[in-house]
This record gives sequence, C-alpha cells and structure tokens, in this order.
Amino acid sequence: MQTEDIKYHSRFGGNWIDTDRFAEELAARVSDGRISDELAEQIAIFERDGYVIMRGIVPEELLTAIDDEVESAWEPGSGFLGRNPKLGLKWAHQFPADGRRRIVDPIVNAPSAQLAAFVPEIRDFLEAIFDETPMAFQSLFFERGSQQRIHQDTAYVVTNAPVRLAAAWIALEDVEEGNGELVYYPGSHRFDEFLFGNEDDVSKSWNIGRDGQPMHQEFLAGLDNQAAERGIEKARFLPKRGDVLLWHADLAHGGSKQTNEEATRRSIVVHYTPLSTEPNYVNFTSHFKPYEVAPGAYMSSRHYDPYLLDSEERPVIPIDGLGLDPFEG
Ligand SMILES: O=C(O)CCC(=O)C(=O)O
Repeated sequence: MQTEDIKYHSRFGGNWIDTDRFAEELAARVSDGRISDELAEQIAIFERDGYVIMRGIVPEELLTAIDDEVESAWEPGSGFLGRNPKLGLKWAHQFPADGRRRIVDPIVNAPSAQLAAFVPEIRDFLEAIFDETPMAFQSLFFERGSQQRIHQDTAYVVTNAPVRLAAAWIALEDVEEGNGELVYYPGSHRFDEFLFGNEDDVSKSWNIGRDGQPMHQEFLAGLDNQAAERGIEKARFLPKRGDVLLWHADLAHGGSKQTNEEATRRSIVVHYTPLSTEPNYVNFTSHFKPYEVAPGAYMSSRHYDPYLLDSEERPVIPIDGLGLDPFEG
C-alpha cells in the first residue's frame, strides 16, 4: 500500500483496515491472491462492525484438554497465576473456589489454550489484518463473567501502537443470556475518539495518576452516550462451546450483569498485537521476550518467562509481592 496521504480513522494510526484506502486495498489483496474470498468476507465484517464471529473453530479435543489444564491450574505448584478483583494477583491455588477465579496469561502454561489462541482461523485472520506475524501478549481465563462496564481496550491494554490490537473471546461452554455474556456496541470502533492526557501528552490510554477517575468516568459515559445518539443497541454474544468472537482494538464491549447466580461462563480472552509492537510492560518487566509458539505465532507475558517452558522448570514470576515458590500457602 502506498503510504503517502493515507488517512487513518484514529489519530494514533492503526492497521491497513483502519485507513481510508480499506475497500480498494482489500480488493487488491483478493485479486492478487494474498487474501482468500472467505478471509476477505471476515475482514470486511470486522472493518464494518468492529468484530467478527467464527463458529466452532476450536475443536472439541482441544476444548477437553483445556478443561483438564484449567482444572490442574488450581493445584498447588501448578505454576499458574490467578487474579480476582478482591485479592489481586496470586498463585492460582490461593483463590477460593467460588467460581470467580481468573487465570492470568493461561496460554503460557496451558499448551492447549495456547493452541486454541492460534487455531489457523485466528492466526491467519490476525496476520492478514496486521500485515505481520501476530503476538499474543495478554490473556485471561474467566470462570464467570467480568460484569465489566462497556469500555474500549485501548484505554487499558497499552502498547506503543495502540490501535494495532485485536482480541479473541473463546467460548469454553455454551453461554445463555443472564450468564454474564459479552455485550458490545456494533460499529463503536469508529466512535469519536476519546483523548486521555493533556495537550502535551495526548494519549489513548487511561493513566489514573495523570487523568484521575473523573476523566475515566467521562470516557465510559461517552461510549454509552455515543451509542444512544447513533441509535446503536447493545448486542450480545451467546456462543456455543468452541465459538470465537474477534474484536477490534476500539470496539466498545463489556460483561453484562450475571442474573443467573449459579451459572459459570468459562471463557478465555486473548489480546494480540503485531510482533513489532511493544506492550507497555517492556518498561517494567524483564520478561518481554517474544516466544514462537508455532510457525508464525508468538506470545509474550508480563509475568512469566515463556522460555522456561523449554527447560525443566515451571515458569516463575519474580515480581513484587509474590515469592518464587508456586506451592506457598
Ligand atoms: O468477558 C467479559 O466479561 C469481558 C472481557 C473484557 O472486556 C476484556 O477482557 O477486555
């Protein structure tokens, strides 16, 4: 693509799909065989709506293996890290089994989750929109829904190329309305852009010290307001096990209220960026080492050193407040 005079929807740039040349560029890539017709259709939907749903792309053998890996994650010594809103970050076995546990970066220690993050449909799609090898760099396993207010990931998932980001929501079980399902505003990736920071330091990401809570609330309210002004209704993702929803960096999405108290809503969310992009955590971890998990597929982690997967050791996390002993009580 000729780079002069190209206009991006965002002042922070993006991928080629985020430019005013999208339609002609897509046609050119299809016509010279770089992109298949099927992939082109998915990319066109993603560009228009800010997300695309791929049904049944994670095979059942992989899903069964993930179930086992997640079960083993709660055992002392598993090496998995967990998180919940109350207790923060700890070894996974240190969390009560109340159904609200989350596993941090499950794709590092769980080989099947890693494969699921890069099933060919996801890998090829990401490579096509990034025009580059994809890298998974922030993932979470959820037992139940986050119930998180509708937001854009660019506010919190920080890299040096903010719009060159996409995420996958991988369903590990069927989800019904009331189970804390994922909700989103179709088309919201093209909403007017909220600017954090100040004149000297305009930013797409929220920094609590610099911006404070009022600006954060203004950002969140702005998403609902823009949806209302444009007459956009919330859509719900009610997947079957093995379905995946891929979303754009700026799709406004969140977790709906869980009205069915008993229900779990097991899922894995993976964030991706091109291999040349640097997550913000390169500035405060020694673990930024992209690791090739399969040809054309990389991962990195803020907490784990994936290269330890090649050794006999379990990945360990020498970060503040957490010891190195994955058996600690
Ligand atoms: O799955 C959910 O409830 C929401 C997940 C989400 O918003 C995220 O990971 O960015």
